[in-house]
Amino acid sequence: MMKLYYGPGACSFVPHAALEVIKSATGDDFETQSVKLHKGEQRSPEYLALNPLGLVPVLVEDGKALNQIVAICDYLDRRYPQAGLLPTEPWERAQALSSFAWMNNTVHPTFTHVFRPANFATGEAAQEDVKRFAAAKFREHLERIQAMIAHATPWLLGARISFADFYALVFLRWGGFAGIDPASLPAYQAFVDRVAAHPAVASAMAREGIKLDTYKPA
Ligand SMILES: N[C@@H](CCC(=O)N[C@@H](CS)C(=O)NCC(=O)O)C(=O)O
Repeated sequence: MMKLYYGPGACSFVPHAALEVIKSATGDDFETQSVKLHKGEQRSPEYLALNPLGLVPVLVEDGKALNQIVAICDYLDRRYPQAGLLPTEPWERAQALSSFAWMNNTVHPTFTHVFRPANFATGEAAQEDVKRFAAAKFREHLERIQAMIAHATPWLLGARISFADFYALVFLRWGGFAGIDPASLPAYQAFVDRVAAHPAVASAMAREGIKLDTYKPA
């Protein structure tokens, strides 16, 4: 049985929700292990043996470990094509991966600058500047996702709920931590409410113990 190591509310939610979609489509169950990032569990010797990068997610199957969201999700799609997580027509699949890759290689690291400014600058003033600059950039990215949502059919990658929809949910939640009021992105907020109501997504959120209400007005 596959096992996913995830951090509650972290980017690992993307493969986590995908595993729930696979379970409902095929009946194949999976195991999970919560990794408490705020406690530094990702830097324990046992975890570093699975992923020397000290990051979630990690997918383990037959004693072998795989890291990187895009690689894990590509593997899940190829192993369970019947779950319909990515289009099969080559051009459509490439377009879907293009959106997904942008989320992973641009939007996600922008938030990492908000969350962990100490990884990108030394000194308090410089770190505050990194954080402020990255939070403004992150908002621009959320606006771009809101524009993508206007063309969703009805999900971001097409007819089936998939990786980009799960990432969109994660980013709007993170936006709340960066001081971005989801009500200021109404179409995005309505879309994420719809994603969260999907039974597979609701199961993954319940297991992680997360809700959408991360924004607290100052
Ligand atoms: N490029 C990696 C990024 C993974 C990543 O940034 N994981 C974060 C959580 S969203 C993490 O584990 N952070 C722990 C830390 O920074 O110590 C992927 O796609 O899997």
